[in-house]
Amino acid sequence: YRFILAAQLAEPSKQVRKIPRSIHDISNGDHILGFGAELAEDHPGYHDEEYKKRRSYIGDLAKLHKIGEPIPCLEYTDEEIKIWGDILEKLTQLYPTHACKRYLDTFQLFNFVPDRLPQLQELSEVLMMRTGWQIRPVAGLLHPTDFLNALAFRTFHSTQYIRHGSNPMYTPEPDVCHEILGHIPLLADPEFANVAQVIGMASLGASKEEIWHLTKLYWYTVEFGTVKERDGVKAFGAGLLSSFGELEHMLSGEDGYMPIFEDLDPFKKLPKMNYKDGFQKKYFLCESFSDVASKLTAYARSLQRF
Ligand code: HBI
Ligand code: FE
Repeated sequence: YRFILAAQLAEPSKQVRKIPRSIHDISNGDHILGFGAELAEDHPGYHDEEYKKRRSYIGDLAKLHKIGEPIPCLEYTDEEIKIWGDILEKLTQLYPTHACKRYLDTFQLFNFVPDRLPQLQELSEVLMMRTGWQIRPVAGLLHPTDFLNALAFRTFHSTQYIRHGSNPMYTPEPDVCHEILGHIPLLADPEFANVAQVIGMASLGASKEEIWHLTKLYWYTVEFGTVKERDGVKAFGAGLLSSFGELEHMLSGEDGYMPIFEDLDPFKKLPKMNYKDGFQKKYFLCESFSDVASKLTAYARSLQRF
């Protein structure tokens, strides 16, 4: 834990909160943002009381979860399983041509099928065996500091509820489909697992401004990263891999906006993130996971975290 100590010593006045020394120091329930508690008016489930009840039931279970305990199994309804199945079937049409090789390899490990929504516990066990990562359930969007800090301890906070059925191909926030199809497969890849952990390590003891920059680095790699392969540009970001529309847009620009691809320089100011209105205008294109990891490590070292 040399890096934690170094972080603790670095510029105490700039620290926004106590630096966690292990995952036990990070709460998964104290700092839920976004739609965690109340759905906003523009959320597809805003007028659906049943949906909101289901959401808070699943969210409350997450808040009760303790590290080390198995993640509670959820009995998903037929309607929920149908949403998952539709998304899985749609996305698997694009993966062979749009997803990076490492994703195609790790995706296979999980044997996803349309008529069964996987349980976080079983996915967490696969990750633990492959890369030592674990999944921790969370009620919604977690404060960026907590979310990023947890990555340093190879812990991925995952939502367990599913998006609203009125628009299965869209969700304004992470849901279990985004986590399972976007994030979880690649966390079973040792090199990708390091990329995610380095961002987390850089976040320990980070100032607000640094957290914001790391949020952007996370966004342009873990969420929307692309990688050069022999037969062209491929997706590795979870925001891409869990969105049929954005995967198509990335390669074809058929919606009229051909995206721009650029090299990632973690030391440079990064563009504004596009959360809501449409797709990304710019993607960062990496040579390989080990190349991203070393660039991010250089940046993290410059912050003197480790
Ligand atoms: N919380 N549950 C959850 N899932 C995310 O993907 C997530 C988050 N909180 C913050 C966050 N992502 C990003 O905005 C970055 O700060 C990492
Ligand atoms: Fe995500």
